[in-house]
Parts: sequence; C-alpha cells; structure tokens
Amino acid sequence: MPSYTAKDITVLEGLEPVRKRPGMYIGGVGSTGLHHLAWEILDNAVDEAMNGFASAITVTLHEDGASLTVSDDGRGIPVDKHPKSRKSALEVVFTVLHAGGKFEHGSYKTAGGLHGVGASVVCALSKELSVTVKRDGEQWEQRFKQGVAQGPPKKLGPARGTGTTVFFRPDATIFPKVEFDAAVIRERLEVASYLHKGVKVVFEDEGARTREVFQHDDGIEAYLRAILAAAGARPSHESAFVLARDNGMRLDLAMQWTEGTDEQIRSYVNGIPTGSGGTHEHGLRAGVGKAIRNFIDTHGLTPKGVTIAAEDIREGLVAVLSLFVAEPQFQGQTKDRLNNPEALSAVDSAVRPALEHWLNHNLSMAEAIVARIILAARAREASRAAQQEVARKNATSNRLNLPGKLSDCSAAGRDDSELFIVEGDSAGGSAKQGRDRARQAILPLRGKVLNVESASVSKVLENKELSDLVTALGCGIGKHVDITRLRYGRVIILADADSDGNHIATLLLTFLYRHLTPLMTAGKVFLAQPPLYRIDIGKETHWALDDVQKAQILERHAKGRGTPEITRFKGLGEMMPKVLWETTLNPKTRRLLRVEVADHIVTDRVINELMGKDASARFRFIMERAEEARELDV
Ligand code: 28F
Repeated sequence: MPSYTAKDITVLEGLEPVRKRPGMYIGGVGSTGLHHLAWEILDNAVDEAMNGFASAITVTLHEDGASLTVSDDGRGIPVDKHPKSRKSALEVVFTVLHAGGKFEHGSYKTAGGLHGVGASVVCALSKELSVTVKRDGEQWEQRFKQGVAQGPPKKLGPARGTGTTVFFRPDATIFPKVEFDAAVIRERLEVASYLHKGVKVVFEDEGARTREVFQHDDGIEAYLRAILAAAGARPSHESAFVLARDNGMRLDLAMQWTEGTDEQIRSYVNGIPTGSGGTHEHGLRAGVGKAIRNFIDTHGLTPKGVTIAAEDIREGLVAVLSLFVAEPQFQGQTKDRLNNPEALSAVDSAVRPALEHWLNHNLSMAEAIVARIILAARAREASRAAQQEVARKNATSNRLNLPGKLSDCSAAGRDDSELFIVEGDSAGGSAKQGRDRARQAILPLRGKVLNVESASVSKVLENKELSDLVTALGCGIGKHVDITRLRYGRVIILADADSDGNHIATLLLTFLYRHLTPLMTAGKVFLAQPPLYRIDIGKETHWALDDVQKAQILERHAKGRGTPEITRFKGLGEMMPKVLWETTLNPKTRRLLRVEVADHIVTDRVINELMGKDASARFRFIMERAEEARELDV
C-alpha cells in the first residue's frame, strides 16, 4: 500500500481559475455540478475505505438542505508541514488544484470522484468549508472561505480514533440554486455500499429526520439480487456468476441470466455510473459471448436448424460491472461513457476464461443457461419470419413510399378506413379539409385517367396517376393482387356529378375491374354521390343528385312556398368542405353506390364495347342501351 506524506503532493496552481470557470471543473453549475462537489468529498472518503484504512463513512444532509458533512474513520489527512510550501498537507489538499495522492501513477485505488480533480475544487466553490482531522491522538480543524484558509490548522485537543470530517456549504454566488437532493445522495450512497463490500455507509437526512445505514458484506452480489427483485426477474439458474480480479485494475462482476426482464448491465468506473456504457461493457459482452459459444461447441450443444446470435446470448442477462482504473477517460455529453481502449481487452480476458471455467464446473446451471439461449434464438427466428411476412404484406404500403399527394388517414390498414379517389386537385383540397382525418384518406387524381382497356400492367404502371393509386391501395396489381394487403376497408370514387365526372369514374372502374378485379368482386369499390343541386326552400335545404331528383324535390316541397333558390355545383372543388362533408363524405348522411359485378362475362363485354378501341361497337352499344340507361335514371 503506498504510504503518503506531505512531500508527495504536487503543487500545481491557485484556485482562481476554478471560481472563474467552474464549468471547466465540475461540468456546470446546475444541480449536477452541485452534486459533483458532494461526490468529490465522498470519493476521498471512499478512497480511504478502498485502501483499507476506513470502514465507515457518514454523510449528513443538514436541515437547510444547502450544506453537507462527510466523514470517514480513516487515517485522517496529515497535518505535518509540506517542506516546500511551508503549509500543512491538510491545507495544501484543500487549496491547491489537483493536490492529493490521486495523481500518483499505479494507484488505481481511487474512487476517482469527478475524475480526481481533488477536494480543492470543492473548497474553492464553497462559501465555507471546514475540515476536522483526528490523528495521532489529537483533533485538528481548519476553516476556509471560497478556497482561502482562514488560518493555519488549529489543535482542538485530544481525540480518540482517527478520521477526516469535511463540512461544506456551496457558494450561492456560483450556484444559482444551492439545494441538495436527498434522493440523489441516498442512491449514490447505496450504490457505494454495494460496490465496496462491507463498508458501512450512513446517510443522515436532518431535514427528513431519517438515518439509513447501507452495508453489504457480499457487495455487488447483493446489488444484483436487489436489481432482480426490483425487476421481478426470475433467475434461469440458481446462483449468479461472480468474479473479482485485482491485477493492474480492479474488476468486480456479478451476473445472472433471467426470464421476464431485458438485458441490463449496470456498470461503474471508479464508482462513477457509466450509464452510456463504453469499452468495459464491450469487453464484458465479448467475454461472455466467447465463453458461451466455446461451451456450446465443446459440449456439442449446437441446436439443429437455428443459429445463435449475440443478442440471444445477452437476452435476459442482468449484470453489475464495477471497474477501477488509474486514468479513466470518460466521454459523451454527460461524461458517462468509458473510453479507455485497454478496458475492453482487460475485461474480456478476465471474464472469458473465468466464465468458461465456471460453466464447466456448474454443468446443470450451464445447461439451463444454454437452454435459455437456444429458446431465445428459436423465438427470434420465429418472430423474424412472422415479421418478414407482415413486412412483405405491407411492403408496398409502408409509409415511406406512399405517393406524395396521398393525404392518408390514421386508421389506414383497418377495415373502417376509406380511400377517396378524387377527381381534380381543387376537389381534392375540399375533400382533404372536409373529411374525417382518422378514417378517410384522400388521393387526388389529375385530369383524365388513362384508358387501360387495352393497356398492359407495365403500361398502366408507367402512368403516374394509376401507379400512385396502386401504391396507395397497397395490395399489388394484376395477378399479384393480394386483397389482404389492401390498406383501406373501402375504395370510393368521388367525381363531379357531371358527364366529365362520369367519364372519369368509368375510366377508374375500367382500371379497377381490369387490374384489381378482386377489389370489385369483394365489393370494396363504391361511387360517391355528390349533389348536383342545392335547393333552398324557405328555411329548408335539400340536395339533388341530378335533374330528376331536383324535379322530385321541387314537386314535393316547393308547392306554394315561395320561390325556391337553386344552386348548381359546377364541380366538387366549388363545394365548401363542410357541405362536401355533410352531403358526400359523412358516413351518417352520405349515399354511396356499391359497384357490384353481377356477371363477369357481361361486364367484360360491356367494358370492352364501351371502353375498347372499336368505336363502332361503342356507338352501337350506346344507341341500343340509351333507352335502357334512361329507365335506370328513374
Ligand atoms: C470526508 C472526506 O477526504 N478522507 C481522506 C485521507 C488520508 C490521507 C490523505 C486523505 C498525503 C498527504 C496528500 C493519511 N495518512 N474524507 C477524506 N483521508 N488524504 S483524504 O493523504 C493525502 C495525501 O497529502 C493519508 C497517510 N497517508 C495518506
């Protein structure tokens, strides 16, 4: 154990810079920076415990919540004079930056604190700080204000025992809010008691009038048990794998595979939580992975037809990893990721052989662990297959490649969702505004849709409007149509009530019938019935789909009630969104025509004659049926 005397201190520089730029030394002056002051003093006490000289540490949060006392029963900071600076070692520790034995190489036995900047930073940033040392049968005290000693150490008289006690009140001119958080302090003390087995850590909260003692003779094993209990995790094997190594760095590891909780590594470096992981955790994962794979290979436990992935090995693994290194490099925004490259190989080469040895000498537990890992692999492969199936089904419909002009609805993919294919951008605009965004999607199509009667699938898909429609529908096209992938419960054609609108609707129906036949036969295709006329009679408003209905409404309601006001809509785009909603979109008030395919042969011929290239056939068809069509309108 290196034994220090005052001469070991390297005197570096004054404390002025610390007060000028505190953020450089403690990261910031918010609550985190404030608590770093506490961690620094605490870690000096923990250092004494780690070096085996202290066995109890007490932290008292005073009534005002703005000052703390930390004490240990270690050797007590020396008070003998420092040969060069004529000051006591005690004063140097609290007034010289980077003082203290921490910077001596080879001694990793340091809690590191805020990366070992020493107690002098705390002193500089405290309105008042007083240190009491018990040593050589006597008690000494020295007081400081903002880093300046208020006199030499004063002998207070005889004292039993040894140790160091530090009281400090952070400077409110530096910290906007001087308020310690009892829960944060408590948590840190509890962790310290787990990481340093056997050390008695006491937390006195004067404000809450509580006193808690943390002491764990089996250290991080107890910590692991506490984590498992809190997570409600069931161990997959009876006892944890525990490792303690002390060669050039100190490594403590306790880990257990479990059911019912995700992989969780709680890691610490020099007592500082490394929530963002780092090279030590990479070393742990590497060591565990290799040891498990070697064991599986050696014992011929490789499962048939399933490959084990790293994630399968880690699934359910809960570990506490505590590492002490001489010169930790922390990275990241909150300085909670370890960067030391040597930590990876150091942890890996410590864990791998030890775990392999443990597995081979605890075969029943090893087999339970391997069984659990194989189960994880099978479950992963099964769920991956299922995911692929779902992904394939929705491949064309994943949101990434939906057409830009589709205004989708949140219920897409559910039966109660609807896609309105709307003719024209202005109508599309009104529909977008008037619709129920949860369940109604709008796809505006510009101008005349391609007449696909004689077009091949590839030609159809060259047409932007139609390929956008295919993408929006999401169920493929032609012989690949898979109606289970249809992204909407209903497909509704919304075209103007005039002849142009009818033409568009016919072209769309031709396309749907020719290239998405299952949609038609499944009764998924509808025609919206927007009104052609608004008829105001007195206070009443009526809507007419066409001239016939207009005549009927006037016949029935206008008699002797003044002159009705009739508005004819030039197009959907001219309709106020609210009117469009009430008359055409709202499922409660609208009228939809479901497109049924009564007979494929007839339909096929009709479409061909109507939409095909043969104009004479079309002419003949229309003339023959004009009479019939008129009857339909009745
Ligand atoms: C409440 C906070 O700071 N405890 C400490 C010691 C003990 C020694 C020490 C500290 C050697 C000369 C630089 C004692 N005897 N608790 C604490 N306990 N620092 S801090 O030495 C510091 C160096 O000054 C100590 C023999 N060697 C070391």
